[in-house]
Amino acid sequence: MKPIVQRYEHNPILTKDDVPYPVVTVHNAGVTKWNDQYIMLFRSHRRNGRSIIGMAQSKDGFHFEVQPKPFLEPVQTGIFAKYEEYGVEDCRITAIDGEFLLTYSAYSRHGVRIALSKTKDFQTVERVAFISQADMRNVVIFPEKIKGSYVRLDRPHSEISPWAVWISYSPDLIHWGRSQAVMKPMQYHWDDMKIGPGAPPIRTDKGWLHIYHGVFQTMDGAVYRLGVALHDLNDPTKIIGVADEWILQPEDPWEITGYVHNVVFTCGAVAEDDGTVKIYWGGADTVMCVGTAVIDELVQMCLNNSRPNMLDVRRI
Ligand code: M1P
Repeated sequence: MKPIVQRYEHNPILTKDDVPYPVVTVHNAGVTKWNDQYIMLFRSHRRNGRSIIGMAQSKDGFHFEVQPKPFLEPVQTGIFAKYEEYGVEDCRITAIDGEFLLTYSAYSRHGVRIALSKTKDFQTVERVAFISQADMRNVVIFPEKIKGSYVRLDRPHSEISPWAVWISYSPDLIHWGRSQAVMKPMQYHWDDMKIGPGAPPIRTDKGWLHIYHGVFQTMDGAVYRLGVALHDLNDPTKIIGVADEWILQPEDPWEITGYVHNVVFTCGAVAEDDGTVKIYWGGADTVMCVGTAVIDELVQMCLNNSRPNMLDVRRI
């Protein structure tokens, strides 16, 4: 059977050996298209275990060249220094209003929270604000305002419930509210343990397509896979469907073994004019990979083989 996500035959597309400064991993990259180029903002661990974000560029979305210096590192002064002290991770890129919004996890002794930065040219970066308190990770901003508001999916950490996907709205990108849970893990399913937003949602005529990650705990540790959900175009709090089956799981050796084994984790996907989407994922928190899927097939998985919305089902 044809796989839903066709892996690029020359994966991995980026490794630490492609980076001209010392790092031990290259993974979890946000990716966007700008001026006929693919821009990738990838995470790397330094040899002290803390993360920074590097940048790579490509003409075809498969062959990337890394910039000589890191793109985003923890700053040394001000409020951002206080909360980025332990590193910056897992950047998502949203193109909106002629600029690029960068949301990433900022780690510090105070926990992990989400920072928002902006760029127009991928050369200068403006740090805007922290848009969550601790503990929050995996924030993706929709590429359009909906009914006048910016919209994001996010993933708070909870002690009393498996980690779920929430939605929040903002008039100005700084102040967020009207938050509610929209999607929960499904018990004894491939995403039983926790889920989190992956790539910024993609507009389709059937709804917003969201590629997310789900985690299952095994006797050998957690397994990270990717799945898809479809949100209503005008009211993304409404989930039209969540595909019952995952679309990608760790299978290649560099997805099964690495810094954290058995992980495929996405922060970025690029929709192409031919109806396909390039999905980028980190393999085992160590390398970057890419694969291609047909957008309509992903949408049909949400429409024709949806599982129940777990918000309506009591976990027993
Ligand atoms: O190691 C797998 C992933 O674990 C975390 O993801 P999540 O918070 O969704 O479980 C993050 O540290 C992520 O960067 C990492 O790839």
